[in-house]
Amino acid sequence: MTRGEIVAGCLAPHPPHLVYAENPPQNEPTAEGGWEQLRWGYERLRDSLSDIDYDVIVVLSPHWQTYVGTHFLGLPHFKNLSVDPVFPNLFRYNYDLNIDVDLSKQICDKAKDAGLTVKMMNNPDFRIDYGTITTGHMFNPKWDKPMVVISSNRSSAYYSVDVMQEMMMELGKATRDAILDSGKKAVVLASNSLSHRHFTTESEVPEDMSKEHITSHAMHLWDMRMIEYMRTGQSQRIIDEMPEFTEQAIAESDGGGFTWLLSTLDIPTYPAILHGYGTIIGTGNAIVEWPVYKHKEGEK
Ligand code: 2X7
Ligand code: FE2
Repeated sequence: MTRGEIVAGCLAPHPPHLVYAENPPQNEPTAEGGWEQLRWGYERLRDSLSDIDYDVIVVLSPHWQTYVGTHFLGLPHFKNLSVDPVFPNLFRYNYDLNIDVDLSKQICDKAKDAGLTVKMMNNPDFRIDYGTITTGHMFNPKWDKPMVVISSNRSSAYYSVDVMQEMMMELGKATRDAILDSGKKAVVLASNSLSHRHFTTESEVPEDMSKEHITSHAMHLWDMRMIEYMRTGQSQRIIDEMPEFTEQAIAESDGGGFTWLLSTLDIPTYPAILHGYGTIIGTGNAIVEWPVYKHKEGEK
């Protein structure tokens, strides 16, 4: 069998505001636009990958939170209504999602072999979190590719960011090995914001962009520092500074997705492409692509 490959990796944030502002038929609330900088960023990401062939999208969402190990969606099909618990006024999305169960099991088994606690999630009534749905929609609005969906083990909350990083480095390697063994071509997505301190009240018109800005200068500086490392291929520095970044910027990297992503990509030393940056209720969000397809992935 031919070797599988990871064709690209992306930071693909999931604030539900993005789906709300797009007004897709699956979402019940309607908006007058908003957050265009980020939505155009997602357009550029989709354009950038439009000629790249791949079979499956693998995503890790910090809003599917599991305290005992890492879980994987384990049934071929999920269809239901996903409501954001904090923003039910913005996100009530009717999803219809296909899972690549074979690859999910292969990743789960590799992770188990590496000593991680894992579980396949086989409850047909399980409600998919809005992080998975928003990233899934913004990355691939046609929903025409199967997905592997991985939970966020809350080891940073239970132990520390350092423990989280060790576990996510292992999960990233297991994910990568399973994809290479599967013969499939995959895109891997970390669904998370960067700095994550947000406003505590919502403006009367949520999409009123005159109210949108980063919560503080310190958050801005952290986001720019991380983006600069991504744009200049300094992934190891991101890993090294992850504990300070996660704690000081209250970053959503606490969910492990960012570390996992860099590990699946073997800690890339080539520059990532920044497709967009913007704030959503004060949080910092970057849409970033690591164009592995330009770097002969899978030939190692
Ligand atoms: O989940 C989120 C987020 N990460 C950032 C901003 C706003 C809402 O939801
Ligand atoms: Fe989030």
